[in-house]
Amino acid sequence: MTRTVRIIGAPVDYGANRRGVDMGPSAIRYAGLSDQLAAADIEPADDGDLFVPRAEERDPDEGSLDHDNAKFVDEVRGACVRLADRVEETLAEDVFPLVLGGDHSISIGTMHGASRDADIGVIWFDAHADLNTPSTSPSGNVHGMPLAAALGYDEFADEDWATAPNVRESSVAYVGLRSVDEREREVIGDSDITAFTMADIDERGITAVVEDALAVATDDTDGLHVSLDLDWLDPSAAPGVGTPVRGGVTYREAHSALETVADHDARHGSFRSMDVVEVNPILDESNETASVATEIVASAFGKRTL
Ligand code: B3U
Ligand code: MN
Ligand code: MN
Repeated sequence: MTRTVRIIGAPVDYGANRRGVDMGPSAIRYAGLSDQLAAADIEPADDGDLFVPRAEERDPDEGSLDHDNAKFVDEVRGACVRLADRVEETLAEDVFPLVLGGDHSISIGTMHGASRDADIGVIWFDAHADLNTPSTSPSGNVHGMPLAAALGYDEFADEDWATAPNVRESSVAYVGLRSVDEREREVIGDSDITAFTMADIDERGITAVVEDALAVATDDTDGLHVSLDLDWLDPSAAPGVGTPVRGGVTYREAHSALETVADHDARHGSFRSMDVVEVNPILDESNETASVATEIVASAFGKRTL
């Protein structure tokens, strides 16, 4: 299927505990994103990067949230509001927004923009649940909070910029969890979110799990948002991330998963927005993680060997 894709860089590292992830958009472009997309029959338009002030110019602890355990939260808000507007405009032009992070806090903006005019389902490919709030976070890093923000949990309930207009718990599916904080585990158990851990993938295989996740995220929704955190992969395949966790999906499983998304889209036209986050070139080996990211994205857009 031919479609127009707009690449939107979001060089944000406010939400991460390791500096360097702000260079993700450049690294992913240098790794050949355009060529990979061309191989999937897509000619992307590159929108460049959003304006994001340097973290060095700001004070991490000066935030306007009703809680002080959310570093750089005002800066995250500024970037996410700009990103959400751009994502909304892109979708209004019938163009697919492909957002390059940056750390995972930017997904707050992507989901906000993508759900202003549509009920969206979300598949969260990640080692982590990203369901902390300022009151539960062990780190104060907002990249561990984007799903909680989108769902309007705790302090985020009063934050219109954070709570996504149309994302329901029952349309959210995790794939590949393996590092979940105690409080996140309880919240998931009490929620309508569907969670597939690495154990589910070991037991049932990646394709069956992703098909189930797709069923959850596309049941009674207008479209699918895919959030791809590179730490979802095993660190042997994607070493350049700030919080690597052993025991992730293999390179092959990652491709299969995103090919399954593309197959579903070919049948149902479901796939509507995507973000690719947490690539950290400083921690990477010869831009390998960025390169893997471009290849997986191409699979999501239908690239095949034959
Ligand atoms: N759950 C922890 C760790 C973490 C979440 N996301 C990443 N790391 N990348 C936290 O800080 O919320
Ligand atoms: Mn994440
Ligand atoms: Mn993660």
